[in-house]
Amino acid sequence: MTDTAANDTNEWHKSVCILCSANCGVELKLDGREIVRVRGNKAHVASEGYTCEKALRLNHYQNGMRRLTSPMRREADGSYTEVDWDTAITEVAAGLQAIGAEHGQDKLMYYGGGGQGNHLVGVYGSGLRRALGIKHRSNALAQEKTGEAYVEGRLTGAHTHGDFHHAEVSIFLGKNPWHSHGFDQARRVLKEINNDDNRSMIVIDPRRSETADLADYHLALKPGTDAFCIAAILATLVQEDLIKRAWLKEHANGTERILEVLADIDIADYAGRAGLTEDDVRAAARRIGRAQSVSIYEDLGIEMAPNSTLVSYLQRLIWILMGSFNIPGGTTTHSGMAPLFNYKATGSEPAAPITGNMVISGLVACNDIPDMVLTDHPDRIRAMFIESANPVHSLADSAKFREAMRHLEFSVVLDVAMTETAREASYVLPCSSQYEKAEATFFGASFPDNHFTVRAPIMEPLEGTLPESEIHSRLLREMGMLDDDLLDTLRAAAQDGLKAYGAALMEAGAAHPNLLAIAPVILYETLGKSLPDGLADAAPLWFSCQQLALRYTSAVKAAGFDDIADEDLGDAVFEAVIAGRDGVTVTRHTYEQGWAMMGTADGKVNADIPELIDDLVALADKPADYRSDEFPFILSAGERRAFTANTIMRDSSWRKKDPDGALRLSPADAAALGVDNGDKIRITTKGGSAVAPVEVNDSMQDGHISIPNGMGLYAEADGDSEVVGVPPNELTTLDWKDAYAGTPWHKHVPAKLEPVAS
Ligand SMILES: Nc1nc2c(c(=O)[nH]1)N[C@H]1C(S)=C(S)[C@@H](COP(=O)(O)OP(=O)(O)OC[C@H]3O[C@@H](n4cnc5c(=O)[nH]c(N)nc54)[C@H](O)[C@@H]3O)O[C@H]1N2
Ligand SMILES: Nc1nc2c(c(=O)[nH]1)N[C@H]1C(S)=C(S)[C@@H](COP(=O)(O)OP(=O)(O)OC[C@H]3O[C@@H](n4cnc5c(=O)[nH]c(N)nc54)[C@H](O)[C@@H]3O)O[C@H]1N2
Ligand code: SF4
Ligand SMILES: [Mo]
Repeated sequence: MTDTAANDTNEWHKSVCILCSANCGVELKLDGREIVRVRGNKAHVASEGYTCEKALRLNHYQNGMRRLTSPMRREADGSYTEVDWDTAITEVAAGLQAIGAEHGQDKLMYYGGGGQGNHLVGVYGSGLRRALGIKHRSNALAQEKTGEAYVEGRLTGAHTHGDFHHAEVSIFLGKNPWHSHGFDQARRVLKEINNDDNRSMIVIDPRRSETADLADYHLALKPGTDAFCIAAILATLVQEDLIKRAWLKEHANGTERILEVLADIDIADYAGRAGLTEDDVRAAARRIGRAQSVSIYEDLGIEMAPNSTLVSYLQRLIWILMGSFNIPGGTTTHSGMAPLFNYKATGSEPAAPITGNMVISGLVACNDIPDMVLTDHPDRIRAMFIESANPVHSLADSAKFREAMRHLEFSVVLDVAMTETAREASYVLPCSSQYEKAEATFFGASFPDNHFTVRAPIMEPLEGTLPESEIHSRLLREMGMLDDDLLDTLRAAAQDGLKAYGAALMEAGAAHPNLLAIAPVILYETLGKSLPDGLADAAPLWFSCQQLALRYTSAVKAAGFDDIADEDLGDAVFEAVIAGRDGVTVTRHTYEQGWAMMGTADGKVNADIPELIDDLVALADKPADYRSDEFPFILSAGERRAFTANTIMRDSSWRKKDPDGALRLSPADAAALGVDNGDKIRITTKGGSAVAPVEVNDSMQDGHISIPNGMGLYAEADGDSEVVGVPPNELTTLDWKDAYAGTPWHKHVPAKLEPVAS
């Protein structure tokens, strides 16, 4: 059991690593507020003791950066002054309300709501959005995963995930799980596949990544040519008749046109355009064709590159045509405590104002945000509420986003540090860190078992900071939205147990219909006060647990809750996740139930997405190379490496390798430019210019260069300290993006290189 008071060196405190979405269970030893030792938690239900090297450096998150310890207000001269919490809350509430009152709530935008380790912040954020009637929102998903969501909304109406722990053939498409993970115990799994003669790994990546090194088939295509490569693989499957026609008849609709188009594709031509040989493509396709199960992980290498939404569609056709869906080792739907996307309306949501571009699952495309701010249009966004995100650094064209921040009439950032984004905001509110409050993420995507981990604080909040739960509560109180009598009634009910609490909450909801809008704060203020171990912030999960139990009753029971009556199931799950520090298995499905989670009208796969099939046809006349005489290289701007973790780690000394964030290039390119390891080189793109040290790296193909993500951060609040590495989005532009989802082509930035005399 964790104990927030006893910060001695002898006790191991259970938590998770917050540096990537795997959220491995860890145990931490403290010396005062320092995290002095870290080890994997063997009892954790998903990670079973596994961690990568990054978890050992977690103290750099907790103590390495200059933390914010006071709310900050930007003054007329642009400087920031510390203000007390009461002043900050009063002025922020007034600022948000004033914009709404004067111009309408649709002039406010909410951005963020969670990172790699924290999603409860987003639950509180959704309460604030509903309370204020904020319509427009976005987050990092709208610069990577919305194209995929658009496709899934149409194909399956449900989120899907591969079973790489058991797949006969695992395909990694623009994904380097050795470094970026994305599923439990990734490195162990990759090594297991590598050691098993009956299983194969196909990696599709221009670079011989650490994952590609373990692959049976590495298709080292030219950057940005994935659509040609996947089309050629699909064409091989169809033309060599390796597909599962009987399965398709039973489980899919709308396969006629896509199969006709694939039957006509010239495999040799498309392989060639991707820089591959026909033999290599056919060999990989044949390996897929004889597999019992295929799972594919697409990630940024295709999501941030040309034809990204089309590729998201085409790659899914591989496992669809192979009938590798809702079977062991295949792709499956899955349950979860809260879905990351709402697919119901995909494709028919109202467009974003001003830009007229597509909104997917309620998310405005990140690349649209500056255009929605930097205009005289009467509908422009005038205020932003940003929490747990650093868009000035993480979105395309940092200079444009900075300008947009300054153009806003009002903005507030909730963060632990004075980030690149905070430095442009009207107000900055300092949050307690993820080890100083309760937190959880909604990332779990496993099947047939899915799990959920709530973590308790392992130390008191740093003085001057507040957890988001408390900040949101104070904001709502200031805006007059909390009724103390009601809170007292609910607090009293919570003392009588969850059953009594649930009944009282339902009664209150019926009497006060707007209560639902602010439910997260209500739960925090009432049920939260009766939770042990500093877990008050986790109270809104009560609601998620009820929904989980209602939607997936039999799967929840099968996960170890079989002797619980239906009406008590939600409470039982809540009690389990609140009590358990090792993660809890919350659902256990049968493969048949995978079909019940489909969101399509008839529960089958809808293989026909007409506009994307049109794009596939049009591919015949599309360029396979965006390099030019002016920009002869393709820059992959933001590669995941051994020591990168988005912008969660601000202090550059956490990196044991690649401390300065080198530009990687091939030996032949280095020789042609006359540069060697450690030399300085200038990278210039349409968007900007920066200097980085060189790393000659034989995993790079000629003409392809890369810089890491998450570099170029201010370590100190005043921004005077040295910035280490290149902030990648000083080099990217807003126009270079996907035609549907508007997701940026960060992995495909035409660039030129010039040696810098030292
Ligand atoms: N260490 C570490 N892990 C992380 C993170 C981190 O910052 N650091 N961030 C997390 C987050 S938010 C995410 S979204 C994931 C992202 O995880 P990944 O998508 O795996 O990460 P990247 O390194 O950005 O890109 C993956 C691969 O795409 C390849 N690539 C580049 N261009 C192309 C192309 O045109 N086609 C193909 N097929 N491949 C191409 C690159 O060579 C690279 O190997 O990582 C998560 N995990
Ligand atoms: N060029 C280029 N740009 C990219 C990428 C790329 O590959 N290339 N990758 C993109 C991807 S996939 C992603 S997901 C985004 C990620 O970019 P963002 O969504 O902006 O997220 P992070 O960098 O993870 O930053 C999270 C913020 O949360 C803060 N934080 C940490 N703990 C807490 C807390 O407890 N409470 C609060 N309120 N804040 C906290 C951190 O200080 C940080 O400012 O970057 C994207 N940007
Ligand atoms: S960085 Fe990701 S894979 Fe590595 S220990 Fe942390 S959560 Fe696990
Ligand atoms: Mo991401």
